[in-house]
Amino acid sequence: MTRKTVLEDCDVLVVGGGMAGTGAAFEARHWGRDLKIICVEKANIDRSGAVAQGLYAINCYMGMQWGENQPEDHVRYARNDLMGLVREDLGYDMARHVDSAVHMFEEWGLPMMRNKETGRYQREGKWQIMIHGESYKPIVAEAAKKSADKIYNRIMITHLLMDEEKENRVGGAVGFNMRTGDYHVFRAKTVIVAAGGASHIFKPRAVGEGMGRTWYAPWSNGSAYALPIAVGAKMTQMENRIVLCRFKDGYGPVGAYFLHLKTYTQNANGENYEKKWYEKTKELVGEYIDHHPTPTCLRNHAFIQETMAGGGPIHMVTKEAFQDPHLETVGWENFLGMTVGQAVVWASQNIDPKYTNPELTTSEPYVMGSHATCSGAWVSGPEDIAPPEYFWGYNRMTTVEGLFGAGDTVGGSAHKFSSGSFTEGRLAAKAAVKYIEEEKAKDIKVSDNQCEDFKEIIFKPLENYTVGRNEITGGTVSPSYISPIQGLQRLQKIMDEYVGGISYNYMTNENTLKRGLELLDWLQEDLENVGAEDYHQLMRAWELKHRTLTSQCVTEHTLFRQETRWPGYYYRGDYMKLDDENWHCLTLSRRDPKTGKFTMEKAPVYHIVDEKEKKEAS
Ligand code: SFD
Ligand code: AMP
Repeated sequence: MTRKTVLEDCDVLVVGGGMAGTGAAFEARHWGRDLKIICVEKANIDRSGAVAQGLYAINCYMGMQWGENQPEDHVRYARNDLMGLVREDLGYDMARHVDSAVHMFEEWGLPMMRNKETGRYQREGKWQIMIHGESYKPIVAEAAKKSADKIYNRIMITHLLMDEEKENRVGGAVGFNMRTGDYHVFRAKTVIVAAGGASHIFKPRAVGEGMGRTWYAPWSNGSAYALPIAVGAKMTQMENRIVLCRFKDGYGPVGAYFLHLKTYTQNANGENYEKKWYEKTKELVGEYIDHHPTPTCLRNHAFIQETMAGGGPIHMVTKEAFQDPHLETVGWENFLGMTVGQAVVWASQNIDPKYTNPELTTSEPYVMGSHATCSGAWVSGPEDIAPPEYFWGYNRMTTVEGLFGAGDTVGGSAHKFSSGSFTEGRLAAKAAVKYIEEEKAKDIKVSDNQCEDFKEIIFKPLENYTVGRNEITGGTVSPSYISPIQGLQRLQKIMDEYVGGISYNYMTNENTLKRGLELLDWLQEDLENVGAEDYHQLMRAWELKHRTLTSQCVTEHTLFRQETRWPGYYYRGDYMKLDDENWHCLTLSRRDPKTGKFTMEKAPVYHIVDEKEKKEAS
């Protein structure tokens, strides 16, 4: 069959039009007035990514105009929450710019809640402000649409193109339109990957009829990691997957409840179980348990221990707060504007939080770079504050030249959330424009051969199906191909059982990880035979391939770090303690694109913020 190829040449290519991608498209235009800027999105940017349903809070806002917080404070907060290990240069850089992004959201029409007494933005917590955010995503999408030369919706990017003149330099990206089946080639001087995090890597709690219900967006499929990993970019902290405390079955977030409604948790006997686990947790992590606020992973840890000890179910005590009609409204609106499914679950299970304390759960793990976790690409920091090991010319550039990242894509910079991801997109775009202006993107060569090879690879699952379907033995079973859903469930089982998922109470060790790697290798082999009956299934096939590559990287990292740094996210049973002496460092991986083998190394953690202050004081 002849297939149409659509070719586009551009200067800045933004892959993914979520929070970071829209920020990147907007800022690229600001600095690059005459540049050709293209944004390519798997869904439709009006309602794509993690913010598709809307949000009820902006979780990262300093409030510098009112002297509420300074970027240094945010660095200390993120460092504390991540048990000491973050890229402080990246966090500081994001924090010093994030307020200006939030101010633009308001200008563009995002309804912000205001504190009636102070006139300031209504605080939910120290870092979080409250919004009527059902339309958050269409609002930022509009800014991107006005900025980019063209937005391509419904195109999934599957591979990055590489320059054939200069080694280790990006040359664009390729993908397909999942509605028309056209093949799309984007030759670009710079590429900003902003393709979101990854859910459905580990087996979710909601299976069978509930499958598709997860906390992080079910369509976040790890392209943000697989694209750079495949071309040999270095990754960092990929073992730092996140587990979240969520309302049971609807995965409704807890932040507004804990912080604004001041609700609290208790075990089935009405006890404060967190206190019970204090001494035992101290044996594992030492003084980190005394830090304030208690790191997210350690709050999970107490929850998991209590449940394993038979103290469940754990409840959120809402009955008190919901007596206040205002807080009751906030409690419901929080979900109606962000996670409608939670309100539906409560309605369907006869749970009115005014009269019944709803149950909580701990989620399956997700791979992300923007929440209380920092998995992602190893990128250059900003020139004014990054130490030499963290700096190679252009802010947010990966170790592949011309390839930038932002949002969930970028590792080391936790607690960015929606606003910080958008901000990081802006920072990456500014640097990408500078890279072009300084003539670093000259004479890139991407041959027709390279593009033709990818064309064959991308559409192969359709071919696999067309040939293999003649052998279907019953239902969907065929000896010659596996379907994307079969492959996904196999991946989730491997990750769940061997890499620390829910079924094993997040426990893993060297032996299980090695077995997991072996099984993942075989899955990779079998994915050569994944079959797609239509273009939608072709997308599923590529989502699965990206999830699998991401999973391999997560597993390699988990094997490398011989300690339990974040109890409550996962446990290395063979190294149950936090080990600052040997592991107060960041982990880096690189997958050799030719052999597929990963190599691992350690990178230093610099505590820039307090070092700077110590120097100034002395
Ligand atoms: O409280 C391809 N988040 C919250 N952030 C907040 O600021 N406040 C909240 O209240 C938040 N809460 C929350 C949040 C997320 C979710 C799902 C819920 C609740 C239910 C977190 C933020 O949403 C998150 O930090 C940012 O959105 C991250 O931004 P970014 O840009 O890194 O990811 P994205 O927005 O998902 O966008 C990714 C885009 O890429 C597309 N894409 N396009 C082309 N080709 C491919 N191969 C692609 N792969 C992916 C996606 O479609 C998407 O548009 S609370 O619970 O934390
Ligand atoms: P969540 O709704 O759990 O995604 O969290 C939203 C925001 O609130 C994030 O910034 C969290 O770090 C923060 N948060 C959630 N629960 C707590 C808590 N118990 N204590 C302090 N911060 C919290």
